[in-house]
Amino acid sequence: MNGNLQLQHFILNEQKKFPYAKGDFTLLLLDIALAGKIISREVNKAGLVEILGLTGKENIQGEQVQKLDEFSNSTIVNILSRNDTVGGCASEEMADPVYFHKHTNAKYCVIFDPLDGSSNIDVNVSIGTIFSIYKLLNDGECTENDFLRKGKEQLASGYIVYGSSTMLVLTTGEGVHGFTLDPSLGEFLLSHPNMKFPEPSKRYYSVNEGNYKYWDKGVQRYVDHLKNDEKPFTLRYIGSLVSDFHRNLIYGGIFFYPLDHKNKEKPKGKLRLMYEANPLSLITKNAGGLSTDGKNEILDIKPEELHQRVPLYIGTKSFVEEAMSFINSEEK
Ligand code: AHM
Ligand code: MG
Repeated sequence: MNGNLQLQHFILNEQKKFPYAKGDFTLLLLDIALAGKIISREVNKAGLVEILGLTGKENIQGEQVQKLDEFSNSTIVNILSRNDTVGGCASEEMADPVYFHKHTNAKYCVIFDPLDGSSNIDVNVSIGTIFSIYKLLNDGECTENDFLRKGKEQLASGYIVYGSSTMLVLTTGEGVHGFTLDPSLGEFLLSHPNMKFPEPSKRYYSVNEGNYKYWDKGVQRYVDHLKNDEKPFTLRYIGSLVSDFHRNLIYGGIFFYPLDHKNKEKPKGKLRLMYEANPLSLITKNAGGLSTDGKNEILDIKPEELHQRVPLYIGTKSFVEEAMSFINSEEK
């Protein structure tokens, strides 16, 4: 395990790149890692809690059993609220941001999806937490404008995948690094330094193909091509973005959730720009991959609202480029 470098040692070294950070950036990332450990513990005993909770939605201590996504959200908000360098946070689970007005030393705000992969939460399939960190526009005050920023302004982003092991994957601007939680130590240890989308690589595609009839012709033609190519791609779809993304980062592949016409008046993508697409796109960029909404690079999109949805094509650069050549071709 690469000399068992612990997350805190790694981040302390990384922090030297940020002239304004005096230990607080390290503490913030460690706070997020702590939330990840707490959520990981809860995810791992979820089945048991469910059994204990069946009798009256109370656990053995007589406490209310919270749903895992609510638990994850409140865990992260509580931990951030104790960190006086955080001015506020926004979550996929909350309609509006939470502002920590007492934090007059605030420098950062955090945007997160506390537990992504909602359809897999109750069935013991890998799920994850996704996060972005931005530097506040003005130290000491956090407003909605701090959140409504392009993805390329992110200072750092990452995800924690709760799988057969728990892993934290992080970028602080350069390079992407993976840390595996050693449950016996309760520590994240560097296990995957300098992660890159491999090229050449496996030819995986990840998409909910059940939506085929709702897609534009170009997307349908692209998926037909993936299956009918001389060397067809292999379909791998878990239905948890973090897990599908993580597999493709390690083996190579493309994940996409296109715009669809399920709602005829309002065709749209499903995934959220701020909570899902942006953080994974920063990782993708720093791992040599590419992400777009079909027209523009995700990191260049100026958000209009916090819960904005986007079509998403993300993964190995050459695969995403090929997808764009089909989607944007003239043929209707
Ligand atoms: P969620 O934020 O409610 O969990 O929704 C996002 C999830 C992603 O993890 C996953 O890629 C996608 O929704 C799956 O959607 P579908 O079930 O339509 O295939
Ligand atoms: Mg989500």
